[in-house]
Amino acid sequence: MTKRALITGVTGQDGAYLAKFLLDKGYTVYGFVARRSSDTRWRLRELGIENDIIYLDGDLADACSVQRAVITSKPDELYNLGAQSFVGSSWDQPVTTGIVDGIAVTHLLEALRQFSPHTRFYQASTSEMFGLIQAAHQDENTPFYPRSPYGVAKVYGHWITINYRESFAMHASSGILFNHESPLRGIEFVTRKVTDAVARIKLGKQQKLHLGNIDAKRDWGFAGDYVEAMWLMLQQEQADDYVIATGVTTTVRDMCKLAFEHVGLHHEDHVVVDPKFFRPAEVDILLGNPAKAQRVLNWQPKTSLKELITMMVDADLRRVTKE
Ligand code: NAP
Ligand code: G4F
Repeated sequence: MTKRALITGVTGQDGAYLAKFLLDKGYTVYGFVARRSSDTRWRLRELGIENDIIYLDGDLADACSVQRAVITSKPDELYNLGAQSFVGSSWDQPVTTGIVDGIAVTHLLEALRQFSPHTRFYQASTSEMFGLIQAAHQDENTPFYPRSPYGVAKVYGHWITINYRESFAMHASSGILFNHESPLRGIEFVTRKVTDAVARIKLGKQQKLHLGNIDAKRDWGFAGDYVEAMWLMLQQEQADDYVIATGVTTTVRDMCKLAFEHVGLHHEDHVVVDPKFFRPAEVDILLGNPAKAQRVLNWQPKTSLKELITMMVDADLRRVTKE
């Protein structure tokens, strides 16, 4: 029998890669999408799957629409990837972020509890929950210390997922994913902001790149590798929580260096540090320990940061050339 998956956030970076991954496995894929006044399906088009998904209209903040989506799709697996996912905006929209990224996880879990208790549930938790890190390498046992309204909301989503698993024996897992990027990354995130700017500078369309804290360090992987880990979590007999990371951390500065070097330029000639992009509270460093995922899921990252940044710069060179 064909398996059915419901993905919230299907129009986002991870949603698009996960939908492609599941379609390739023969799943019927339902996508829960919030109405927007302009087109949000460009990623699904880039992957050639826009017409292969069954779209269900709704909003995570609207419990009725969440229930309807669950009842209509009767999913074997529900992946909750929908979120206000940009940390910077979470200080501008703290309440919306709290509702969509935190409380709304309960909308989904309640809908499953009442209407589809056998559905396996994936929650998109995040390394932002570690925030002011309490251990040099963060793993599933490292205490959380979130540093943004986004991180705080995600801690709620994480714990309510565990709570429903323990209270109602639901198959509910959280993936604590460290930063993952791709050519489909939103332009507001630092890697894509850099690779887009590098393409524009190389093609003579821009001179300078204004960034915030370039001393921040992140454990960056490729989104295409990470969606496989989400799926693997839901194939396990027991639901559980897993850190998904590369185990390598790099400064924003060195990530820029890689991107500029790929097109034969020097980042020092173009990068301007601009206080406008500093955050009210920063997560200085993230470095994940994915040993449990390697051991239990047999998952490991396949793409190095250099390969990832090269892939992103090349995609942006193609896009900017076409403009
Ligand atoms: P993304 O590209 O920003 O995608 C977010 C998705 O959520 C979009 O499809 C967006 O739709 C949808 N969405 C936003 N508000 C919604 C609402 N109220 N109702 C329904 N859908 C809504 O994010 P991503 O990078 O793919 O990340 C996927 C998930 O993983 C997110 O939960 C994120 O917080 C989490 N995460 C990401 C990373 C990472 O490094 N990428 C790491 C850890 C965890 P519109 O485009 O129409 O707004
Ligand atoms: O690319 P970023 O905006 O990603 P951030 O804040 O780490 O969040 C991403 O990863 C999380 C997982 O840890 C996800 F949960 C979350 O949804 C999102 O996908 O910023 C990375 C770092 C930060 O330290 C930021 O201060 O880059 C620094 N940075 C320096 N200049 C900049 C800039 N970030 C952005 N977006 N823009 C800049 O100009």
